[in-house]
Amino acid sequence: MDRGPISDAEARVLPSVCPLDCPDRCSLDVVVEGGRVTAIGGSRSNPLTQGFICSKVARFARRLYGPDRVLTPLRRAGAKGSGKFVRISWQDAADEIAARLPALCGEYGGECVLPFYYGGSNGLLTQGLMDAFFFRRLGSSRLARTVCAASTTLAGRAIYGKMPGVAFEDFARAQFILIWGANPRRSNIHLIPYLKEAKRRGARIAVVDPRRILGDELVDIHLSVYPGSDVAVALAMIRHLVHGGLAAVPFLEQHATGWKELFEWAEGFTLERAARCAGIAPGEIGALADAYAGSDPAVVRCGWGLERNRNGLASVAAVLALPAVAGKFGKPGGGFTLSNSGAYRTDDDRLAGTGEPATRTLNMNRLGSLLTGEPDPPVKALFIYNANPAVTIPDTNGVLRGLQREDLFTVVLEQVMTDSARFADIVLPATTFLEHRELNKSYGCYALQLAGPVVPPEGESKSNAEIFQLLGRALGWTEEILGFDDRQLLAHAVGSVGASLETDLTPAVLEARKILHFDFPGRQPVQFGSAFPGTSDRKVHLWPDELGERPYLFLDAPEAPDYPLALISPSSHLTISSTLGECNRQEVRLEMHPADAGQRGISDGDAVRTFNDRGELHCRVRLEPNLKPGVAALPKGFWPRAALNGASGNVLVADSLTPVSGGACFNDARVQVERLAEKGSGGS
Ligand SMILES: Nc1nc2c(c(=O)[nH]1)N[C@H]1C(S)=C(S)[C@@H](COP(=O)(O)OP(=O)(O)OC[C@H]3O[C@@H](n4cnc5c(=O)[nH]c(N)nc54)[C@H](O)[C@@H]3O)O[C@H]1N2
Ligand SMILES: Nc1nc2c(c(=O)[nH]1)N[C@H]1C(S)=C(S)[C@@H](COP(=O)(O)OP(=O)(O)OC[C@H]3O[C@@H](n4cnc5c(=O)[nH]c(N)nc54)[C@H](O)[C@@H]3O)O[C@H]1N2
Ligand SMILES: [Mo]
Repeated sequence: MDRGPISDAEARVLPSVCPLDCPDRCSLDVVVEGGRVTAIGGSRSNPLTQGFICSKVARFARRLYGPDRVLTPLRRAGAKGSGKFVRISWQDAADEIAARLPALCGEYGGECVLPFYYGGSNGLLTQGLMDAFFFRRLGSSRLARTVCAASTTLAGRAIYGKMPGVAFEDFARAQFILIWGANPRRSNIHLIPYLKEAKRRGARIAVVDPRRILGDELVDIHLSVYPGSDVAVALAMIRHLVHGGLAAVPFLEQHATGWKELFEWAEGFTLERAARCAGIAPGEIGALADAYAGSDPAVVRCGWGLERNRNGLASVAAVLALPAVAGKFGKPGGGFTLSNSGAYRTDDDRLAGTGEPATRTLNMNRLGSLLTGEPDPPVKALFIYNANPAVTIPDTNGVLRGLQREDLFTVVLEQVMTDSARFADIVLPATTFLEHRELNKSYGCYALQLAGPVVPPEGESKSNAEIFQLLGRALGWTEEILGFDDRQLLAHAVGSVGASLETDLTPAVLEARKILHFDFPGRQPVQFGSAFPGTSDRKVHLWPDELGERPYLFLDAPEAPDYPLALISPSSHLTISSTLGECNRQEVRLEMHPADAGQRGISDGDAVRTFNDRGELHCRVRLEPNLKPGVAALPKGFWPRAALNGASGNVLVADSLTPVSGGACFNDARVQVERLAEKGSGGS
């Protein structure tokens, strides 16, 4: 597809690919009329998409042309956070940044600059390419990207060396599906047809989750566990299998290390002890273990919900150990699926490629502390792109205090005026995936997909890559890559992908085919058939050094007698993290079990104050009998304007970290809820 304005008056259907932070990586049909997007639907080029997409991306044009879109570079013209800006030219913006950075780096060293980026775009051209080059060349601090998947990635790498997982399509072949801390109906909708098909073929489905996430027509077994208790439950299952003679010892002897240490450690986790931790009956755990061990093929869908607490790393490790202990590998539809990104094996250094010496690495979950004093040298310049930390990072009040610092030079690259962008000194308008070229890998489906722009950029927006090239040139740098167009950048990025695809990976092949599949014999991987552990000895490491001295350590929740409710904040159908939150005008609701609400004299629709010693959130309540009593829920990523007091959900979350992996502990939040005195009706 050609770059540049596409302005036919006639309606045309153009191909694209959704790059948002979701495992499905849908292929899209975009209807363009008169140079504008008028409809977006799912296409069939990626077989997983099956012609349907989520309602969020179907309405992405509301973001593209919405009132919150940033259309030109802006300079701050009021107090930080006030959202007052004046329009400036790209030249002025680049000149100002190019004047500030050398001065700050001269005084404090390059490490005083912090790039802050995460899930906005999963593409290989808009992240980890020109931005990485820019910050390495500058000698800036590096970012530990731990807000999500820190524990799942570390556990998956340590135990299996990022072995590719069971393809979603192959879930249809399983006789038993164990969904653990994942909510496919919200976060991975293209798995649902395969769950239904498996069910039609007689499979049983089990869910381990503090919430009833799927209907009884799909789910046979539900363990309504207390958040953070998963490591105890999975270890008790392992102990039960060992004691019942159901552990696959011959498989373990041949293909695993560390299993004896694991079995010994699991001895401490009787069904009774685990059941007490999880708030369920001991028999439920034993029955789940028996049902799982007795079915073949059996697959575990391990999600990310179970990692978002102090036990996240140990829990993911224990759940991933199950298929090895029970000997579930070697057949289509048997094994596990977590992230499949390991199949791509991209070479980040080659992508960023300047060979600069390593600089310090700062943990993004502690942004508030990083900005309010901790590090030496201090952070004096912050570049935020592909992220919205004022909403998505723990300890919002700390983050906002940091962003308010007058001596912090903040540049935000954004598509829309987010709560983070409001704190910028300079806002730079970024294009969306419909306006730039992107190369998309995936952490779910097994395909590499190229998408070109389908409409010209709105306003003066530019892609991240173009923006960092522009800033590099403004700094007087002269490297060739700073002049690459998007085709040259694509060629550069392609050189860093070491995936084993069905055909040679070249820019020409990509341009012609748009989608390239992985070359596992028979197309989908079979764990221990055509996909093997990427560990040094090709074995499963069940007691790996990378997970610390006690990989399966269970930690009790911190005592919080004044805050008796556990607050979780999983994916909702309204946003992808906070992306598209600007299109969602509804008030946010706190979900509570009717029993918890009743005890507090709270009825459905009442306005409440949810609080702990870190902050408070005002919103209305929705009664939710599907939640475990003692657990309340907020949707992840709602914009503060959806709350009655303009607070983000993360005002209630501490910036504590999971041991070893440094992950965020969103679901360790503990709160109390009380009715707000009625002061008329707030909000819409
Ligand atoms: N619509 C939509 N889709 C998304 C996203 C989105 O925001 N919206 N986000 C994307 C991103 S960034 C990610 S990382 C993935 C994440 O997607 P998922 O893996 O589904 O993760 P979560 O949505 O965090 O939580 C999943 C489930 O875990 C449960 N849970 C919470 N705490 C615990 C616990 O301690 N133990 C157990 N067993 N369960 C627990 C929650 O009740 C929830 O049902 O989804 C991606 N897809
Ligand atoms: N309470 C609570 N908070 C959570 C979680 C939770 O479970 N509970 N989950 C966490 C998880 S799983 C994740 S992954 C994080 C995600 O947190 P973030 O990484 O902050 O992700 P988003 O909120 O989606 O914000 C991404 C931003 O990038 C912008 N963007 C998209 N594409 C581009 C581009 O090409 N260029 C530029 N410049 N900008 C772009 C979007 O407009 C959007 O504002 O949130 C975490 N926050
Ligand atoms: Mo995430």
